Amino acid sequence: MRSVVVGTAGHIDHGKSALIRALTGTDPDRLKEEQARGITIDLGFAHLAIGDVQIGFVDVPGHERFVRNMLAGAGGIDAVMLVVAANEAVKPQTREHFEICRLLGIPRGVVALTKTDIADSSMIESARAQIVEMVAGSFLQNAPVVPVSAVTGDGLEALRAALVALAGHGARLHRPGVVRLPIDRVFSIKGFGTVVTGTLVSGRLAAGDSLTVQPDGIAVRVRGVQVHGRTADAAEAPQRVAVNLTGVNATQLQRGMTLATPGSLSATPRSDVHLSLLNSSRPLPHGARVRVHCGTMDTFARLSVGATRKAPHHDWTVAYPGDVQVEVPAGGEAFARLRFESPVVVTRGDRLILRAVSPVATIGGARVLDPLPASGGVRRESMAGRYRLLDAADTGPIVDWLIADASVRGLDAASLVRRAGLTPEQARGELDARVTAGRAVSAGGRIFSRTLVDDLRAHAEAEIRKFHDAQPEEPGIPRETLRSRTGRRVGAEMFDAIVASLAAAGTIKGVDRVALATHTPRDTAGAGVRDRFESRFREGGLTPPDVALVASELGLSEADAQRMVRGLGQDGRLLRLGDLVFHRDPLATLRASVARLREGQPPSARITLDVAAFKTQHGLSRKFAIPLLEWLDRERVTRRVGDVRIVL
Ligand SMILES: Nc1nc2c(ncn2[C@@H]2O[C@H](COP(=O)(O)OP(=O)(O)OP(=O)(O)O)[C@@H](O)[C@H]2O)c(=O)[nH]1
Ligand SMILES: [Mg+2]
Repeated sequence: MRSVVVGTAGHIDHGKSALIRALTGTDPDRLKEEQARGITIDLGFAHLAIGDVQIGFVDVPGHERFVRNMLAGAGGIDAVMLVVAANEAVKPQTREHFEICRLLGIPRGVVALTKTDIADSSMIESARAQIVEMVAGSFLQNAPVVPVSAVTGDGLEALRAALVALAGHGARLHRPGVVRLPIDRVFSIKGFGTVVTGTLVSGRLAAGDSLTVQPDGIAVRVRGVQVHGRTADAAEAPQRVAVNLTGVNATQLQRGMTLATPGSLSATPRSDVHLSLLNSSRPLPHGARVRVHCGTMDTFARLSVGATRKAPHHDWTVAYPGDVQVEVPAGGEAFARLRFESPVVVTRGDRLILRAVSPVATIGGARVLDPLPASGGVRRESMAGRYRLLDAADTGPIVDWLIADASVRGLDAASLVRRAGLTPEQARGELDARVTAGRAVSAGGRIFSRTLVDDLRAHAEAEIRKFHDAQPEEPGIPRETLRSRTGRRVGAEMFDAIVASLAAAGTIKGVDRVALATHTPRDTAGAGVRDRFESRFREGGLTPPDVALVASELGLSEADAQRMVRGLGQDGRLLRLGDLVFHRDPLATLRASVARLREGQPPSARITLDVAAFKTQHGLSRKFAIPLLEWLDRERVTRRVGDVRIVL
């Protein structure tokens, strides 16, 4: 089966809806008000099956006041049927709708030169000439122009054949693996619940799928799918579909929202774009407020102009900060940032339509280059290069740039799907290829640029060296200190990966304290002082000397002595208990001797130790006895119960 979604386009009253009715038997004007007034106000839908071809029609209003609705319909179509009444030829909305289709990047279409029953051959030829002139050089340049009448049925066969030829090219916005359905209608049906309809522009939708509704991020489940009024197992882009959803109330949804694969599209407050203005537009100044249409939604945005050029293929002129006079010339182009007044759901490559706020008119279009740029200024020379890179069709350099841009945050495949407009498969492929080639590093499920990781490694190594220079007696830099000095925004996984790779390369050693492999703590006070310092505490046993006393004996400054205590403490040789410093050897002996009190006793025996007994037994004053007993408690050798201690 081949399918295509065709949208009508053309001036009011030129016979768009009449042609849809003549082709399909369905009146697309479903609203009472439309039937009463004889005009189309909102989108209408119909379908036609010819052989193995399924054509879904989106009929749009021609009235200039309803261009907003026209845009909601045109956003998702794959081909256009431009309808021109032979007796009136090209009129303002013929032109506007044609320009909109061109700016949306719609690749193909047919022109229906209708109402031939009330036009003579010279009128028909004149209308044809105007059409040929308008579409020259555009996507419709070689499109068939089919004379037809909805009243007599003349030419309908030829029109059907031309429409069939539009099918089978796939959906314009299709990205395999990514479901995308801009919602155009929402209603609830008794016994079914919430139903949304729209043009499935990408992916495959089936009952049971878990999706999100953007920009609100509402988690929903597909309960059922209908295609052209019939229940289907699945729908595949491009198709008009109705989707029965659970997990959401119809009142939470509205036209403009998008049903999508979770994580596949950005709901974004700003995007960087390549903007093109129509020749008919007035120049658009920096800071202008414009109306932006995207899919079935629209909002307002402020424009920041980064660079401009007079026309395609001219040179870019970068706008510098302070240059408030800059404007995009009529028929010109710009690299620009749009700051949306409400979040827009887009990915790279999406087309937006821009309309002036007043007087309301289509002024141009924009192609999304980066749906989610970091906030900040757009008028820097570096930005111009970035825009140019993003503007190129080649994804390779863009992926490289996004990895570099992600910096210490790293990039994952899901963000690449959202930001680069890739399919999930392409995104994983791009990242894996870079890791395999050694151009990127994977840590904690994210990808980092090789250059960044090399820089961070070198930086960490330099920090360790700096620490050794400043504190040569220390065995190494505490891991947390190193982490904070490696870079404020470096995450735990990234830091661990850096340390691990330095260790694997044999450059560093240590876990809690990290040192260069070549480092040995230096005895700053002279050879042997450190040993003598340690010996004094070992010899002091359970009644060690004051640090100040040992310092003066050995001719050390107070600060040097404290540093030595710290260094030996980190090695586990000395232990601070309150104000006192003990050596680990006498403490180990004490621990063993207390534990021995249990020896030869039944397990149920309660063996106690009081302060007085402890003091006499070890010949200690209170000054030493109390901190030692508290240490034994902490070490779970004893437990204090009231005034006595129980040997555990
Ligand atoms: N004689 C003649 N009249 C036609 C033909 N097609 C449409 N009409 C008439 O033209 C008028 C407008 O037709 P519609 O189909 O509603 O036009 P439309 O383009 O859908 O109009 P909007 O949706 O409001 O933009 C109606 O009165 C139709 O009966 C045709 O082929 N021949
Ligand atoms: Mg109509």
